Amino acid sequence: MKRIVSVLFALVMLLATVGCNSAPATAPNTTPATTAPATVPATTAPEVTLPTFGGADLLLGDVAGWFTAASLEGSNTLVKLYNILADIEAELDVHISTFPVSTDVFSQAQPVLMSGEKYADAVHDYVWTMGDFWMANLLTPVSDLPYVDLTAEWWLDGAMEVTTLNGKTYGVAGDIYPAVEAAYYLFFNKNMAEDLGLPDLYQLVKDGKWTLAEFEKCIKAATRDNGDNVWTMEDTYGFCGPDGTIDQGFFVAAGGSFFENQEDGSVRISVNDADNVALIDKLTAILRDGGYRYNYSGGEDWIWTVQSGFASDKFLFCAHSAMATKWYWPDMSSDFGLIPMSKADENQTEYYSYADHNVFTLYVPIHANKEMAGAFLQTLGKRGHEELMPIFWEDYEMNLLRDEESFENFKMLSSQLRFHHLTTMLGVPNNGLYAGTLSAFINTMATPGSSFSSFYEAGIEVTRITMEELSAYFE
Ligand SMILES: [Ca+2]
Repeated sequence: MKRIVSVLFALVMLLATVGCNSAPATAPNTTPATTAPATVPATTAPEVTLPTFGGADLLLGDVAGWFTAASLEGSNTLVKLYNILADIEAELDVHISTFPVSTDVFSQAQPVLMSGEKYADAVHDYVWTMGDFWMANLLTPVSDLPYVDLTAEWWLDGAMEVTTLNGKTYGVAGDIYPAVEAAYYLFFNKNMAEDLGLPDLYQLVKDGKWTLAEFEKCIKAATRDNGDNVWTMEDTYGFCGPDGTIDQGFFVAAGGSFFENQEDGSVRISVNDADNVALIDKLTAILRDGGYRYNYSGGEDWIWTVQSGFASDKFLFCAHSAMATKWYWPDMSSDFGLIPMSKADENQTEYYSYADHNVFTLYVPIHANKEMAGAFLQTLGKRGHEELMPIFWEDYEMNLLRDEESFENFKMLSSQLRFHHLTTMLGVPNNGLYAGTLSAFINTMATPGSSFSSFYEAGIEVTRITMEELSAYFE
């Protein structure tokens, strides 16, 4: 099989902000775990002997409060993470001080780092916040740290691939905050599917026949006007989801790639390859021009729309990260299921799930205590794998998803995530520009009838410039 490394970097800043930071804090009704296991289960990974640090302070920048007590309510996973941190303090004999960082962490950190002071021993933030540090040469490669075993099973290879340049890996993502949760899926309303007489979607997925053509048949069947010829929330639609990024999700799921890693380590623009262009055209026809999608009106609160529209049987499908099961639909009255975004066609051998810019990454700014940062990351990764993941999976299997088929799909896709690495490199200021343009490639929300070729040409040009700038940074 042709290996396609998706390094698509389209990032919609607005969505990143709204989608993550403003998400409702509604949490499932779960009882926090009370105790951490006293012993760590045996692992098959290579053992690394870690030092202790005599009670030294370890500074951890934490974007979303995942590691802090304030987040404990309602999430067994976060309770576990908190307990893991306490265990690490004991294991390494460190005192961990977490402090809040924002997605604008760079502007906070830069003056400190430029003055030669330590900012943090590690930062946990969205992957796209790495870029400014990277560009300013203010990161210590994780691959240069002692004690960190980057071959360990708890670090995601795909995520490391997109934070690696010239043989140095700058960020890790893995079982500490599972990327699978931030990846994209199709949720479908089972009651609507049944009423419409749709085929068994789970079976189509299992048979490898869940293709864009099948998806189009389903969304076409679901889209109904209530008779007034005006498309509003009074009608029903084939699908809905966050603007822009879900289109990229469909693109990646169907095997598309904006960039490809080359044998020699360089990155090639591949979006203008014939197969990608054909796929973009196909997606545009289905996702935009088909008229099966709920289009937000100006100023609309799309979070509310996604949440309420799917929950109240307005959309057959909603494309979203798995977090929607926590935030939006814990109490949805209609039943729902989780399936992959469609394959391009039956020739595509695997389903993919696009792990977007909201994947969390750990990175280490310069002036960190390298010994401590390395030991910390190693311990965190290992404990995350052994102690946190079982709870994470259990939560999805028992509480958040509604049936075993959904859970099987979720597990399957956890090993078929696709990352894209220019998000990592570009950083906040550049992202606004490049993301906007790249979104335009496949922003099927764009006005129907507008010139897709003009988006495409603009996108190619900006992509070319981006690549030139990046090469200049990393020569
Ligand atoms: Ca209507």
